[in-house]
Amino acid sequence: MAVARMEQTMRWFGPRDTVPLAAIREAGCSGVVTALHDVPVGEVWSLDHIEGRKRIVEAAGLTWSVVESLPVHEDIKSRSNDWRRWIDNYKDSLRNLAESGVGVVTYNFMPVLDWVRTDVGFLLPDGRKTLRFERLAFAVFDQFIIQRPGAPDDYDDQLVAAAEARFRAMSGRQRDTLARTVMLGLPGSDDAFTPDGLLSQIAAYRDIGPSDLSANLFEFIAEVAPVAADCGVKLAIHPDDPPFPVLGLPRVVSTQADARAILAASAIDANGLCFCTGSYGARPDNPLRDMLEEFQDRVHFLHLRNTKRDDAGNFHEAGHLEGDAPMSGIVADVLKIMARREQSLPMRPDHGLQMMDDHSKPHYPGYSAIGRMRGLAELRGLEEALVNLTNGR
Ligand code: DNO
Repeated sequence: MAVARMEQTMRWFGPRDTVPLAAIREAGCSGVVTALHDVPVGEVWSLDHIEGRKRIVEAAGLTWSVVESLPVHEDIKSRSNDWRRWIDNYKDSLRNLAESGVGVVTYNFMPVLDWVRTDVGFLLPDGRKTLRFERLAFAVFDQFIIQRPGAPDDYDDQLVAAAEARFRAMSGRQRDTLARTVMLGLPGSDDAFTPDGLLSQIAAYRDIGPSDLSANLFEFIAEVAPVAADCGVKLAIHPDDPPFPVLGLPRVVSTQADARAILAASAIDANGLCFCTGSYGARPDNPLRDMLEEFQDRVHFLHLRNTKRDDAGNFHEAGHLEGDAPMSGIVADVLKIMARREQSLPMRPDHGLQMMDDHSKPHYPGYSAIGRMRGLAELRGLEEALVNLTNGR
């Protein structure tokens, strides 16, 4: 059998995305990763709505390869209120997606927030701009901007003092920018959080520790994975980003041990991973290539991007071939996994850096056209070279 290549995709946020499907196709993708961002979290994705979206994608010569995300309602994560109803709805959405032939569904289990950064325009020496997470800035937001009760207990004295000094030195505009950055809405949505809304959602997790959240996740998986398996859908859980607790909220999809426990919670193949090298790679104790080796049968989707960490626990998103993740080895491992499984795995370059025209065009943070195209091109070149070398060419 010819060596399988990764299925190249990019995320598309739907008809309102400023990056059109035509650009995604010109960049070299055969598929898109998208979601019905207009459906409120928890509601069933109807067959009609899914089919309508699929037609738009296919009319552009692309396929809808992966759903990202079918979001999990907060009540499921906190096992409160209407959580049973939301689980039933989730199953219905999975069945409808299966009927339309969309076979991979990504989700996450981060309480309240999805991914978080403190700067979405961090300037690199060569002029590109990127996304960054800085612990100190985050502590400023937590303690002095939203003033979360109990926040100072989560930081050591030195960080508390440094955060206070930083906050005092910041202008009103800098404080606003930081607040807006951390409270950006969920990907694909324009609805940002408000400080009060955020604090009240956080309060719902007051009595939920990591082991409770894990139990809720395992119960969710036990409910939905068999349905997914029955209708031929693969679930791919996305890791926490950043992969550690924030705002006093537990996070349970951050480490190799977490991923192992999730896969063990239900041994069926439909219960799998979205292997995000950027999110897992933001922790120095996540050995990415070992993890790929260990979880190789259960990886259903790949987010290939890179992060550069520093000793203080901060990181920024680096170019796809630049940061701490050993991207050549990772792509080589993926090629071996695909050859062994006799299957092509969908991949997206995930985020891109802002460069060239990106600087002046509106886009969701991380999702500009040119930066992602550069990332995709680099990954594609890497893959092509590795395949050709294997074939002795
Ligand atoms: C950020 C993304 C995440 C991801 C979700 C998956 O750009 O990688 O928002 O889509 O966490 O559920």
